[in-house]
Amino acid sequence: MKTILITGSSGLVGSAFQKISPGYNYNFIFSTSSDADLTNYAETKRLFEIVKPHYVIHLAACVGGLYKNMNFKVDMLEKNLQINLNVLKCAYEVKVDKCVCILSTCIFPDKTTYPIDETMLHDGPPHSSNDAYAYAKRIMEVHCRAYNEQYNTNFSCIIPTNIYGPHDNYSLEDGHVIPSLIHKCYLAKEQQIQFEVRGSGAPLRQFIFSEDLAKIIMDCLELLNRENLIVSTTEEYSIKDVAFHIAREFEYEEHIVFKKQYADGQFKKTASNEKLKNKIQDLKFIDIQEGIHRSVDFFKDNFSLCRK
Ligand code: NAP
Ligand code: GFB
Repeated sequence: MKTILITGSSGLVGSAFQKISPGYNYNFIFSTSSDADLTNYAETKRLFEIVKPHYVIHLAACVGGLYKNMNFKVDMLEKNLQINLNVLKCAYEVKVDKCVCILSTCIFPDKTTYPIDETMLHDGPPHSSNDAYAYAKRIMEVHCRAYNEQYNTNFSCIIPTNIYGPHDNYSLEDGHVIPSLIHKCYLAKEQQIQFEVRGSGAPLRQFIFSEDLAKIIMDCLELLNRENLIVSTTEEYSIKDVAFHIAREFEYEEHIVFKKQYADGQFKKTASNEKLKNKIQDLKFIDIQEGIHRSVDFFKDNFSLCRK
């Protein structure tokens, strides 16, 4: 049985891998920063030498929503460069059969044609709001190709759109839009105050439920061969749509207000999933309302323990 090392396994996507793993015939090793601080080469190398993985699914990263990306660019750049450099170097040194890294649709050029596809990654600068994170991820993509060309490794990149689900980071300041607004709506209802949504509500996003992403990555794992693959739903929702989906879970739709003084970030990053559809024909995605319902339930059931 092949061993798969999952880095970043305590997070949103890592928790989804933990949930679905019994359905797949691999020996999963779930690592977190308590097993190895991946910004430290020696700790990373020790983890890889102990685990000796056949495959690596590299999730670990310094992650956050729009406002964390705007306010902590040095952390987003340095930590992600360090983590990614160590993981790829160790994956090569212990001779893994395959490494799958995770990029993001937010790292594509801001000025672009739509839909975005895998060939467009370096065709221009990313949006200024998250350029530090974006360049760290783009360097990882260049690094994967360099290893593949020089050492004939099999390193690939999965490029998900915005991800959400249970075990997310529900922080009001650092979280992504869905978990942050779940937390905010919960507090607004409890305190009977307005449910404040930042920005105009106009920007458009594609959202993928964490367990759908994990299943898709597992289903295409054996097929991936030194390539980049966008993993996205087809539907696009405005932030306003999403705010209403969230408020509906709290029966609080009449109390939404939009605070236009806050940044909107990228207006859209519409990505194509045509290449994915050619690999996996019967793609199924959970409905956004059901996905938000599960994320709300997790937040309510784990209010004292969850990241917020
Ligand atoms: P997350 O919930 O923040 O989880 C990140 C994980 O990385 C955590 O388990 C954390 O472990 C680990 N980590 C951070 N620094 C580390 C370090 N120095 N050493 C070891 N582990 C470290 O993030 P996520 O949303 O699951 O993201 C997973 C991947 O998807 C990331 O590569 C992210 O860039 C990418 N992505 C996310 C989204 C999104 O909307 N969430 C969208 C596109 C792409 P500890 O808690 O133990 O520190
Ligand atoms: O998920 P999010 O923070 O990141 O979404 P991005 C930001 C959008 O949601 C903006 C609106 O249009 C915000 O104005 N929004 C409204 C809020 N209220 C809130 C709120 O309370 N919190 C947040 N966070 N947004 C990220 C990148 O871009 O995409 C990251 O910065 C990452 O690097 C992620 O890759 C997937 O989709 O704008």
